Amino acid sequence: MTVHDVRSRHGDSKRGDASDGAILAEAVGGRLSRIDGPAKITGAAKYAVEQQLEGLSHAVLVESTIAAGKVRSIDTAAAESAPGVLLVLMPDNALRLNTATDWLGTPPPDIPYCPLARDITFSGQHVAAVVAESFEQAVAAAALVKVAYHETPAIVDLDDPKAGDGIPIDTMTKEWGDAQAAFAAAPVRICAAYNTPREYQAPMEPHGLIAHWQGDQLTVWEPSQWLDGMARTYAEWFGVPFENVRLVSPFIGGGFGSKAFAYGYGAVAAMAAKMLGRPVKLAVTRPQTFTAYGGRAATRQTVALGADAEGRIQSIVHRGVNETSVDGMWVEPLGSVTSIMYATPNFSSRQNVVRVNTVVPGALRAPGENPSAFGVECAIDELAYEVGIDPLEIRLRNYAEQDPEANKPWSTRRLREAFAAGAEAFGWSKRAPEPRSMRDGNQLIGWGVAAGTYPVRRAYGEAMVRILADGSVEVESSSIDMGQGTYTILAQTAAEVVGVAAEKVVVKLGDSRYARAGVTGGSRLAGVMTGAVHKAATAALDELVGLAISDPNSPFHALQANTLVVANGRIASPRGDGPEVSIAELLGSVGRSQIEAMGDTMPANSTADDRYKNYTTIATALSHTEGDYSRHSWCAHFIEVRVDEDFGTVRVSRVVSALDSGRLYNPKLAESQWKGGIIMGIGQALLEEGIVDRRHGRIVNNNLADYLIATNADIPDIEVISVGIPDPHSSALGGKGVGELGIVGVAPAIANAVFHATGKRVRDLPITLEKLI
Ligand code: MCN
Ligand code: MOS
Repeated sequence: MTVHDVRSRHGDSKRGDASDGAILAEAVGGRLSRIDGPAKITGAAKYAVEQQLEGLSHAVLVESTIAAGKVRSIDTAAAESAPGVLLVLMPDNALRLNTATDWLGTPPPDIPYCPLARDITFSGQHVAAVVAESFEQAVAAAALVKVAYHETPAIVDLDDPKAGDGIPIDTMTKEWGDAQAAFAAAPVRICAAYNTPREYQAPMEPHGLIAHWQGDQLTVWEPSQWLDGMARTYAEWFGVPFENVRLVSPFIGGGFGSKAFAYGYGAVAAMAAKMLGRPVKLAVTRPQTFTAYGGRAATRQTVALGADAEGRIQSIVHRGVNETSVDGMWVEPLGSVTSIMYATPNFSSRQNVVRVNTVVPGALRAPGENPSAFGVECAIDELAYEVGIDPLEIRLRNYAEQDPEANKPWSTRRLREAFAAGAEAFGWSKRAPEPRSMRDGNQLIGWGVAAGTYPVRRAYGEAMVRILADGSVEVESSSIDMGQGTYTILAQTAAEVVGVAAEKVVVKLGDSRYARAGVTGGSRLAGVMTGAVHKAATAALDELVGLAISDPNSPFHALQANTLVVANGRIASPRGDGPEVSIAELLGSVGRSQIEAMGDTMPANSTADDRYKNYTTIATALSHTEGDYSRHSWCAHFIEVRVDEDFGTVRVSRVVSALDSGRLYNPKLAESQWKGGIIMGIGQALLEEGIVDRRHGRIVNNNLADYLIATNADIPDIEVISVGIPDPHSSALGGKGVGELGIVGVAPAIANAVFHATGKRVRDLPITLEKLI
């Protein structure tokens, strides 16, 4: 097995669990274990910066130590004469690059791009870089670079008095009815403010790359959620054709939204490689993962709910703010769940962004939906107590039978079923309604519920499927697997369609020379790529069966059989009365070394230009409300917390979640994805927070010792229940998104459980002990 080749192995894993029922682990819907698992566990999987290249040199970044101001001078004399130093890069000697198109496909301004800053807008910005023969030499020399600044006052964060109200984002405004008047007239009203802090993706594999020029051809080994998009960015920066850039990313140690784009340090490494005529490695350090790209923006929301005495919502008034950087724009859509979760005749949501001195924030698992759900799902809990009805009952009473914003029916919405299944498995009916009414010794017990949702994003993907002479099947795509299970579900799809065992399928991903794919973001890849592979594999099988029938050398030719069955790698007539041969034997007898077919999910009349746009931007992706339906995944989380009465420490002791992601391609992997999201949600609720040093505008806990994420000890048994049914409006095979759904609604369910345990409403994440004492 070469490093790119991932196939399933013999052994128990291919059979999945005993609970498979009738579905073979190997087919779509089976519980096949991750086929890339052994390579990752044994170390056979090579990550980007582990590539060994002849003449490799090492780049280390020099970062700004101020949050706002200008670089006055950079003294590089000592660094340049340090042992092993090959190059000290600064704005003055940097190559002139072009500004690249953004991910939306916006034409870029015709101004040069420099990844090294003279104007400083945040602490940790790249100002210079040192390239040396060895990593240690580069680190030592980088410490000798002396940067002098002219410092100006920084806007530290959203709480900074200088921050102001920010810029209204009109595209986020949603209004129907008269929300203000209906709120004012409502018999029951609640209004509260909910905050989420800066949060970070913290993938196990930090970012980094190796850039290597051969003439005007650039190869980049870099973990990537979007090979084609990043290849386009590199190509545009350096003014070379798109085809000249090859991105390689077969294995990725997690991304969570942070690995979809080429960032400034990538430009630095590729520039240095070009200037030196040598491959350059730049490994982003763990602290730099807090500043080289952005995590989730800090957010503030107010949610006002007006209801009748029975808790039926009459009006929702929602206002949100998120921070963005001084020179970049990030909008975290805070009204995305608020506008669709509950039926309401009157609605108003608006959003501003505030510029602060930070790196531009980015996507972190369910950007928008995640903080949005924290607001509305806590608010409806508050309303439940205000009117004195059960928090689950109030959700059912306000159930949205169709999308209240788009005014379209749901494609499928199994949220009622999720509430029912989750409540049953959790034992919700045994809940004592009063806060502080359930305890175990000095532990206060709280039970909370919250719902979550994530839209179904539909986009484009291509796959090449080959049936090879030995009867094995090869699948190729420039899509990626960062842990979600892409390798595995694509092997299952091809195996099912062609009629071979999954272990006969080799899946090759993560190379931009393969058939193209759009971004792996917004939980879209599985639906897109199973569709593309299904199509390509069907075309390859059709050709195989066609050959069997029409080729004079085929054993089936004389029979004039017009139907043949391919199963377990063998071809036979369905009646079982004719010849039976293996795929390999058939290919041998008709003299073919392979059959290959491409499949894609693009409209039939797509042009080459459409294809380029579809895979290098998100401009052409379909809205989840396009056409007759509104498409979303749904979930309900039931969570038990135990709060130590004396110390205020919160432990999550039980989680039962019921989720609707439509048809599951692989329940074992979908469950694992949901649990991963829930675990991240527990971390978000109780632990995660980027702490800003107000004097220097710096993130102080920029490492995994101080930036706390959930560990095994923080996580109880988690039960996940699938309540989905196939949704033909969402994807070719009936699945909806899985990857981000699980995290949405976890933090509010925990906050609601903490209120039930303690009687204290914490509206400011994370819920740390000092907020409870
Ligand atoms: N799946 C399924 N049935 C479905 C849909 C999905 O069985 N109907 C399973 C498959 O195993 C599939 C996986 O769930 O590989 C995720 O599918 P999907 O929801 O389409 O999400 P993507 O493949 O587009 O993955 C991206 C998504 C996002 S946007 C983030 S953020 C995230 C996530 O996946 N980052 C992750 N899950 C992650 N998991 C890991 N281990 N690491 C990350 O960085
Ligand atoms: Mo996910 S945050 O859309 O990569």
